[in-house]
Amino acid sequence: MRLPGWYWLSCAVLAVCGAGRAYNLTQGLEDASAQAAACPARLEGSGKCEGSQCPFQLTLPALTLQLPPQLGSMEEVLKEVRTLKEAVDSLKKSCQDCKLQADGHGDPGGNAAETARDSRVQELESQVNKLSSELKNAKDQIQGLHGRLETLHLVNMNNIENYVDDKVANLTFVVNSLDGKCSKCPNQEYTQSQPVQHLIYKDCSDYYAIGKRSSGTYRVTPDPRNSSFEVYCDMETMGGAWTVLQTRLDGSTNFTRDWKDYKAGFGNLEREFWLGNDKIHLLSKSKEMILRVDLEDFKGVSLYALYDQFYVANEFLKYRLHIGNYNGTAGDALRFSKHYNHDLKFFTTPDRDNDRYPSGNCGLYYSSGWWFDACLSANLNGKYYHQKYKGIRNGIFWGTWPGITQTQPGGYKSPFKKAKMMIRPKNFKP
Ligand SMILES: [Ca+2]
Repeated sequence: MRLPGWYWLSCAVLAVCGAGRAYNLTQGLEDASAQAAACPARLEGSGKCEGSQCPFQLTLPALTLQLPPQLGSMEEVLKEVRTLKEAVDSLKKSCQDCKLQADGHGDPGGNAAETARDSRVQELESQVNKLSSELKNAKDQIQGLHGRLETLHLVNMNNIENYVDDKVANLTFVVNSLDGKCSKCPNQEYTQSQPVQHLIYKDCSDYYAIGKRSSGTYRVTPDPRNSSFEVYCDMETMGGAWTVLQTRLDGSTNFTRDWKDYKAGFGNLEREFWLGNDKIHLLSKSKEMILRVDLEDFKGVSLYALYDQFYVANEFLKYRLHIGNYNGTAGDALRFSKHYNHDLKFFTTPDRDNDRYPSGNCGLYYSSGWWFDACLSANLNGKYYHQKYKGIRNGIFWGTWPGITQTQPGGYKSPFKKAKMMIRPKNFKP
């Protein structure tokens, strides 16, 4: 390594003046004085000191050294190095702080908050899962209850109704048999031969049973839990005791009606009427009934149809029709064929489509309320025509009537003059 020029210079000056020897001189004043004459630097003892321990004093003349200019920049370089060192130290410290933070020891808040958030999310997820599970359980329970409710409604309600009906019938019998037998009522005559008095007349056959033989309106109570109502009793046709459900004879009553009217009934019991689906349901439920349909055309031909069973369900089941086997002279138009069968069909009105015709409402098309299939082979609630009519066959219709489907000149259709529907208990004996 090559040393700079100013280094050699400084050594030479010290050698000339003998300064390098100053710390080694212990010989005496004489040697020091001799040297002082040749060199401007003087070494001498301190005047106020005694003994051998007195220090020497070295006096040097003013000295000026010429140093190379690069030495001046050394200070700046050193200063710069110090600054850089401070910057490095500062960065190093910052880095250590960063590391501490990253390790989770420097700032406990950061990681703790994150951990809390994760925990909260997990808790919410757990709650959602729990609620979902509970919801599923509730749904299963509701479905189970719904099934049980349906079973209760469809099976047990019928049993309960039959049970109540039986009890009411028994009570009625007991009350009737006790009637007039009260020993604490001296004013009443004890007459064992007195005929049994019905407290409840369920239908026209009960009036027939107590000797009523004239046709007309009577009040019946087919179900004691429901209010009583008036019916027309036919006490003459085929032994009598018939409760009439419907009559057509002169077109005085409009049969193009909505669901509400067919439910409640309409018309005049002495003339033309529909008794009402709720009443028909109660009557057909109170006893096992048979149905008779009487028809008469404008040529004076009268025919009938008998069905050995008749039942109409309640409104909940859309007044579904149930008919038994046919017998009679007018033909089995209610069960005409596989494709035209009114048995087991729901009731349809122009405003309530329960038929089996997918593209429209048979009740609307044929202007009536009836147990339409898709659509009909019989319709006793059709329009009343006083003479032959054209167009849609929306008049009173019985599809098995002799010659009714034969094509007539001009496409005319034959109307009916009279129609009647009535029921009687199956076990009735005139
Ligand atoms: Ca329809």
